[in-house]
Amino acid sequence: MRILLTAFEPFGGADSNITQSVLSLLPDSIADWAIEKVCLPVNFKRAPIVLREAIAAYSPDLVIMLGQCPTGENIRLERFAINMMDSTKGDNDGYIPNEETIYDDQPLALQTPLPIKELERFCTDNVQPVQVSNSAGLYVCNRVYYEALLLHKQAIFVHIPKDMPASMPANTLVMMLKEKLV
Ligand code: PCA
Repeated sequence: MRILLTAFEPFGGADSNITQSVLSLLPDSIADWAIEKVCLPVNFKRAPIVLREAIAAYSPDLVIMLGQCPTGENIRLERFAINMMDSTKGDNDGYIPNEETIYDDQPLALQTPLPIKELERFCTDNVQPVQVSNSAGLYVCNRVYYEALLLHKQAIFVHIPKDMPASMPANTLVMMLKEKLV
């Protein structure tokens, strides 16, 4: 069985993205599940293409996506991806979408089928506080989450506050995977 685990490159002029540090701390396998790691560009057009190629190349059983969020104290498990792109700041190529629908023929929102409330409880009780979130925003993270849920279904997006020590989300992800997902 295979897991595709994605992170993002830095964006907004920063020189790092916590998700890359978390990715580097995670093992290449858990139990008998192999983990394939891919770093996505912060680019509305290219990120979904890179994700699609990774899914086609690797045929994962599970897709776990990591994104950095600027605020908040806790790791957030995203319930929905929304069929819209909107931003006041450009992506890494300077593209600024204005309430753009991603796919005209697809639903307004897609929901992860993974048991996120159970995951929230398990992590909070056993590792660190984790919370379910109902919006991943309308920036690039939401864009690729929509693509993942459309293409693959067994996908979850995890938003990580940028100032958290990377070892904390890395430990939480390992525990969550070992005990609940693989
Ligand atoms: N966070 C941004 C995009 C890349 C990342 O790590 C977001 O929340 O959309």
